Amino acid sequence: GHKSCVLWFTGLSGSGKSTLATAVDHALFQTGLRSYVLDGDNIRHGLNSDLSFDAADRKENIRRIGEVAKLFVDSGQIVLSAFISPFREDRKLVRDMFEAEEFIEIFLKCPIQVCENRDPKGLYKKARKGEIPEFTGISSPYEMPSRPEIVIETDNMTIEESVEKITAYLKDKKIL
Ligand code: GGZ
Repeated sequence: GHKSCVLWFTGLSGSGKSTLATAVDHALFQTGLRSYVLDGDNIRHGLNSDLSFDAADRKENIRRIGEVAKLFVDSGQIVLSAFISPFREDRKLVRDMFEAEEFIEIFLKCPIQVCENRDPKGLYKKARKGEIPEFTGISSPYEMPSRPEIVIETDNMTIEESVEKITAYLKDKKIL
């Protein structure tokens, strides 16, 4: 039997959070498990469409996502959340909503230069020109996790290798 849990992805814009969360979601589906990805597309554009990117609103963004994640965990699912979640204190608040073994922080470690070169939406370019205020990594801080459960160096690993590392961790912890 599996245990429901939160896979909390954190990292810069362009570090690959949504891509990897979606790939893990598919891998879990193959094993017959119920899981769900929370990301900007379904949260920032819906429930949290009233929130900006200043520190107070990012905090509220992460708090609400934590509450939603809790509902999924209570319903027995594995929830994958893919938000920058740049502030250590905000991630800690969410972590404290769960049992220790239920919250798995996954740090997508990728140099900002690499994220900036990828720039799939042209946001870094705009941020450099000063067109996006408080852009994470440029004009707003990203606080690296000090003790994440899993670190993925997305510039050195394929998506398949990254999925394998995460599912191996879940098997080791008897979640899968
Ligand atoms: C960072 C921003 C900003 C600012 C808009 N700073 O690469 P994306 O586009 O698709 O992902 C980023 C997303 C970040 O939203 P989160 O909810 O994950 O952020 S947080 O956890 O800090 O609340 C980016 C886009 O929104 N975006 N403005 N100023 N990213």
